[in-house]
Amino acid sequence: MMRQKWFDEARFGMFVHFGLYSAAARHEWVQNYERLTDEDYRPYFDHFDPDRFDARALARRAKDTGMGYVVLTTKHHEGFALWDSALTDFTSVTACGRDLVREYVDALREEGLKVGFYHSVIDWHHPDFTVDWNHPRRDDENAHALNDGRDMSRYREYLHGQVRELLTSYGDIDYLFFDFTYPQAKDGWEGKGPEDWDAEALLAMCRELQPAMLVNDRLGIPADFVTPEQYQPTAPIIKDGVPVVWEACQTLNGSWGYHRDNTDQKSATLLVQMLADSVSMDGNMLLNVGPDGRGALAPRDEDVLDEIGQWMALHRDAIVGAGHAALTPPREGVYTRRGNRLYLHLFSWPMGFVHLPELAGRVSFARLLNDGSWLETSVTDPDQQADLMTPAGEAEGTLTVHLPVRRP
Ligand code: FUL
Repeated sequence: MMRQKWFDEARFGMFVHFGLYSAAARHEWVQNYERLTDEDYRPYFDHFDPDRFDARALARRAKDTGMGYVVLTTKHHEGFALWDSALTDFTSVTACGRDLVREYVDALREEGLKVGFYHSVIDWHHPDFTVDWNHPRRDDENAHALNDGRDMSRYREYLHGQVRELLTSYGDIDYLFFDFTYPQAKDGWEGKGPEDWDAEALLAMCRELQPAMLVNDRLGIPADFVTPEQYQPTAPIIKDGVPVVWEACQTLNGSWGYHRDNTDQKSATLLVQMLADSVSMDGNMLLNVGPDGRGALAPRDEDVLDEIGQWMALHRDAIVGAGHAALTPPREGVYTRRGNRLYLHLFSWPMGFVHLPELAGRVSFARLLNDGSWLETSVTDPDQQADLMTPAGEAEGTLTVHLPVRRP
């Protein structure tokens, strides 16, 4: 089954990290980083009030940014469920009377976007989840003793039950991002491996309930796509001669959950370059936003998304439905390709001309994508290159494209 066809086509998606940590406003791992007890964390639940969480606005925002799908944290490591789970009271419905997953799914469908879920297999809230190297209680005196009476098989049942709820209550789901399985032993703790989640059975259940849904590889067993986090691969990923479907997930500012005081934003220019870079290597980019404690996007995030959206409105054809071109790009940028169109994304500008190796005689015309203006091209006899003032191709077969020195 070609599960990933729409995914390859879309290339660009929105990640949404939202939970109780959004109100803490200092990273989604705050409970862990600050070793908060359940009691310390409880106020974020008791006063959870996402009055500005507007799934329709979020869906429209994703669409206006040129994204084809959205991925929401149904449950992050803190264990708080954003839907009406029958298996726990630790839900958005108990906290504020709203099934946020329902609102989200409905809004995405209305905007014609693909529906993605993120679901954490880690759960610091569940009483049977073992205390381990990343658990907020790991520094307690006798931390190991806290595991007396905990039974991972009960947690496993709960995890599978919650995933079943998500995959049976909201119609067709297009994408599932599990997060995450780590090595079995770490820092003196017996760790969690794929068998702790019964990853095989979990994946089999996904296949049974949602046969067309894409699943990522973070259950620790191979599935449909891999998820480089906060880094860009350097080439298309090939394993045993077969291309691997991949998606780089990236933050706007270093934190996934809303972080009020972290204002170190990536620029729209950089993010667009990262997107083009991903597509040039046959990958996707999942760009994260962390709505604040009231559920709204920070103005600084909206500004960046606006700018990316403006770029996408003009350059969509170079991203959506595009992929790798087996050609050597000039050192100033990357290529993407869509059918018989080759797109050159120049990362440095202005310059009077750019040399494109291997392209002489293979290009019928060149133009700027943003305004359709035609560009002059030339192939200069390599023998004439002694004249250093001539904007000549560097070698035979090189096409020279003449560029306006000022950005139009
Ligand atoms: C990681 C998580 O631990 C982060 O909090 C975040 O959700 C990222 C996408 O995946 O593994």
